[in-house]
Amino acid sequence: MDVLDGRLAAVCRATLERDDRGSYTVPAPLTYPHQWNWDSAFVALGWLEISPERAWRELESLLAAQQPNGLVPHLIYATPAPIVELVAHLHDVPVVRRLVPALVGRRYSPSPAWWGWRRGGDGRFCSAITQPPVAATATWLLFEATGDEPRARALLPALARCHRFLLDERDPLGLGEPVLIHPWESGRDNAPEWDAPLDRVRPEVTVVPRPDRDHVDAAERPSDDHYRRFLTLVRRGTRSGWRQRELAARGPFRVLDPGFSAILARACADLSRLADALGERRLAEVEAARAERVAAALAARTGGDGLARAIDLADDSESDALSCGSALALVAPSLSAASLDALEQVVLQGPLASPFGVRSLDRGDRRLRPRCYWRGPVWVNVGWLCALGLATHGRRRSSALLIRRVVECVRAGGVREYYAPGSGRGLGAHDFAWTAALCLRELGPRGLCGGQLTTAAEQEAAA
Ligand code: 2M8
Repeated sequence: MDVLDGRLAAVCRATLERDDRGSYTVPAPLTYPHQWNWDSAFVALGWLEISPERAWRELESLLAAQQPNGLVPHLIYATPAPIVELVAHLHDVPVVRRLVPALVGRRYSPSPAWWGWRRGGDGRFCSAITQPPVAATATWLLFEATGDEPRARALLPALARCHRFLLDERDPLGLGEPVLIHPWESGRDNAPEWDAPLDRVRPEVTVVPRPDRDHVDAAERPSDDHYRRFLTLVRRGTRSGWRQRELAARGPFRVLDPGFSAILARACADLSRLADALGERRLAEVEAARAERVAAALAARTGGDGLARAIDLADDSESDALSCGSALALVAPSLSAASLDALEQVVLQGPLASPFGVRSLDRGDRRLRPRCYWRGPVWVNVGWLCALGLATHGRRRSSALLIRRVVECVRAGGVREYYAPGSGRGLGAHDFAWTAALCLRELGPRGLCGGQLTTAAEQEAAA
């Protein structure tokens, strides 16, 4: 590692340490002061570079919040246990009700009240929806690096329950892919694919608290109209008791997301490998079958151009948007040669290519807003997942090229939430944990380029 990369690694470490809350890491202290699902999975990979013990704890705390039906919440609120107990029992008392936002919301909206004071397996307040299941892949990578059998074994049942939930309760029609019931579940909240399905959701919420805009320019965040509909879906879900199978079969928002499905397929394949390594043959078979089922369903609806797009299940229409949701198909454990070629082209030279990683939306799309969240900027986690997929499918040079671009955006724009695809300018929240974590991993020997982030040609040019 050269001196500049050494400095960048130190900045990334310091960011993780600043965002550390002991057993979990907040994505960004000011904008996201709680624990998020896929954030924790990425962040665990950064902690691995600092402290394997801390890395395992990140995943353990995430899975401890699992619900009895297997759902791992997308968001788990940071609330000290005594306050949780107080509020859980007295939330109808007016004075507690008034104090609650300050006590448990911590300047984030929606507060736990919106989810009906739902609590996770470990008692913390949490949401009632999920997020892309990266946890099994992170667990496999932790196990591969540390060989810690007891800690890996302890996570197997929760991971398997999570995958079963997604392929059972969330697949009432047997499509082979989980149905997402809220845009937040995709992790790509305001992606244009969700515009049409969200248009059908008549907003019932008129006043939307927006503490997110206290620290980030409004132009870089979702619109109020998006928030009205996001919160309406939450209110309706809570009112109807969050019956997951029912919501997936007949709920107001139902979509298939190729990104989520591909991540799940890979998670099942990784859990199968892990179970196999731990001598759990039966689980290894079950998870391998799940991986095949999801990958096959995704492959079956891949278009002639080799790309899969989002589906709105209300009318079975396919989105016309080409977004990083399609690019994430690269992480699926199996892909046809035609799809692999098409995806490689799209992310490295085509409509999603950027000198700083993978664009969240086709550069030619009429809905493109290069600074606005999931409608244009590049995100480090997406670039990293695509590079991981390319490496898995044997496209090592392309994977290395993409990783160099991803690290370049952190060099150019700082440890931010997302970046302008043309300039690499940092956008959104500061001190963003998954950016720090994945950059730290890629700067080190476990990275997809083995830490060799400069090419021979670049070294010559610099000399
Ligand atoms: C963003 O989503 C949350 C809602 O879950 C928000 O905007 O408040 C998304 O980028 C999501 O992918 C991410 O996990 C979360 C925390 O970083 O923020």
